[in-house]
Amino acid sequence: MAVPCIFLLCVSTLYYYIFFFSPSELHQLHRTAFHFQPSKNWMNDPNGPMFYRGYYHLFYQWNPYAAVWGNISWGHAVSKDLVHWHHLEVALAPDQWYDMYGCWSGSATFVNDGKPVLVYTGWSNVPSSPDRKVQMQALAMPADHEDPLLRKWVKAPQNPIVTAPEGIDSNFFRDPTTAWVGEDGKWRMLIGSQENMTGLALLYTSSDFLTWKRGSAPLHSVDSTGMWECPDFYPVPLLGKHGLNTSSNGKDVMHVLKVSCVYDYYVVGTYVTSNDSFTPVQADLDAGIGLRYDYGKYYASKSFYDGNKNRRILIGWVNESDAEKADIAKGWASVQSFPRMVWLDPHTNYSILQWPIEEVESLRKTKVSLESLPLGKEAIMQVKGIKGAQLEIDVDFQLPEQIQAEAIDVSASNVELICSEKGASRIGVLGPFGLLVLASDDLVEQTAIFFVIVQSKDGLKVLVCSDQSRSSLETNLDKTSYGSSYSLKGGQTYLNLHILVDHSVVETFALGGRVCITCRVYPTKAIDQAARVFVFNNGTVPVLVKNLVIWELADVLIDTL
Ligand code: DQQ
Repeated sequence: MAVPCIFLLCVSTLYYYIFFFSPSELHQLHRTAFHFQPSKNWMNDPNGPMFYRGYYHLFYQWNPYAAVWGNISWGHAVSKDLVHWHHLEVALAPDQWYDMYGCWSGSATFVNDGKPVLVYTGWSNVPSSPDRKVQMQALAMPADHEDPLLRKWVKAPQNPIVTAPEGIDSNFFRDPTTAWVGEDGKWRMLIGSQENMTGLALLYTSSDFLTWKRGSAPLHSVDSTGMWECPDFYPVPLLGKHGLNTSSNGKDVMHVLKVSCVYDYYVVGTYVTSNDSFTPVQADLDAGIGLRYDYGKYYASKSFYDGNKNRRILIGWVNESDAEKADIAKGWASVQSFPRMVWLDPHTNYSILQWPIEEVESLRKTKVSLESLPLGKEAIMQVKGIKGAQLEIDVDFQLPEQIQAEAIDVSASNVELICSEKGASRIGVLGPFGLLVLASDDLVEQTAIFFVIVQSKDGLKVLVCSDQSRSSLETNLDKTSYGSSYSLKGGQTYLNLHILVDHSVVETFALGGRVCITCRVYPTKAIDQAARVFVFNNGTVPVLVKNLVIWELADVLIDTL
C-alpha cells in the first residue's frame, strides 16, 4: 500500500526533532557562522557602512526589543576586516519628536576634512495632526571624532534638515544616499520617493550640509516602478576593479544607480554634474525594470567606498524565508549578505560584477579538490572528504563542444517560473547540472544550484537556478525557486559557480559574478556536520567537472566591545 508522502514527511520530521534536535536547538543551528547578525532580535537594512580610522563601521535597522520589525533604531558594529565584527551600543534610537516612531535608513558621508556624519529618515507624526505619519531627514554627528569606534552620536539641533516638499507625499520620502560633491562644489544627495507609481530619486543640493534645496528635477525616475526605497548612487571606473570615492567623475567613469522596489535593481549610466543629468546606457535596462544585484533574497543594499583597500563594497539585507512565528521562536531574524566587491563588467558597459571580498580567505580551513570528473546522464556523486554547513565552493563545469539545447523561450519575467517548473530533478538535455549543498546523506534534503542551457528566441541562454523545493522537511517555509538567465557567448566552454554556504544562507556568484542568487534554507537533517555536497547532472548530455575546490570555513565569533 502506498504511504501518503505527507505522512512520511511528518513522521521523519518528528523523528529528527525527537532524536536529534529540539526546535530551539535547530533554530540556533540555523544561525550563521560568518554572515553578520546582531546578537538577537530583528534586523533589516544595512545603513551607513564606512571605513574610518582603521575600523569598518556597519549600522543596521534593528529592533532591540523583539524579533519582528518595530522600534527601529540603528544598531552599530565595527570590524577590522569586514568579517570579524564587534557589537557596540545603539547609535541612533527613536528619542526625538521627528524620529519618535523610528530611525529609518540612511547613509554616511565624510564632510569637512573627512569627518563622518549620518543622514537618516525620521519617522514621526505631524504635531498638528497626530494621526498622520510622516518621513523627514535628520542629521547626526559623532560626539567625538577622535574615537575611532564612533560610539556616541549626537543628533543635530537643526533637525529635521529636510521635510517633504510640496507635491510629494510625506509617506514616500525616505532613505537619503551618501552625499557627493558636484562640479560647483555643492553637496548633492538623493532621497527615494514616488509619485503616481513613478519611482523617483529626488535630488537635493547644499553648501553647508544643513540647508538643502530640492533640485529642479529628480536625478532619475521610471514610470510604474513604485516607491524607490534605499537609493544608492556611485561611480565605477570604466576599466579596472578599483573603487572610486563617491564624488569622483570624469570621462573614464560610469555611475550606478540602485533602487529597492520589491527587488534591488540597478542601472549603469553616465552622470553629468554640470546639469545633474543621468542617462542609462541601455534604456530597456532602466532602474526597476532591468538588472538586479541578486535574484534571490536580497534587499535594501548599500555600497561604500573602502579607502582602506581602494574598492567599492556592497552589503544587502537577507531576510528570512520562514514564518514570523518561527522568527519569534528563534529570537532573531535576518542576516546581512557577506560583503561583496563590485565593479563594472569589462565585457559590457551596462552591468556590474560582484564577488565575495578577499577576506573570506582568512576563514578557509580544510580543503578538498578534484579535477576532470565526467558526469554522464543522471550522474550524482558525493564530494568526499568535506562536510558541514560552513563552506566556500568554486566549480567550473566544462560544456561539450557541440551545444544541444532544449527550446525554451526565456524572458526576465518567466525565468523564475522555468527554474521552479523545470527544477533540478527533472531530466533535461544540457542540464540541469550543478551542485547540491546542505544535502542529507539520503538526499531527502538538498538545495540545488544548477545550470540549464536553453535555446531561446533571442539565442542560446544559460539559466542559473537555485531550487529550494527540497531544502527542508519543514513545510511552513517559502521555498520559491530563484533564477536568472545570461546569454551564452560563442566559444564559451566553462561555466563557473562560486558559493558560500553558511547554515541557513546560500549565496551564489555564478558566471564570474554576473548572476548572484541568495537563498535562505532551514534543513532539519542536513545540518552542521551532517550536511553534504554532491555534484550532479540530470541532462542527457554529459558534462565535465573541470575543477572543484571546497574549503570548510571557520566560525566568526561576533562579540560586544
Ligand atoms: N526599511 C526602512 C526604510 C526603508 C525600508 C525601515 C526598506 O527606511 O525604506 O526599516 O527595507
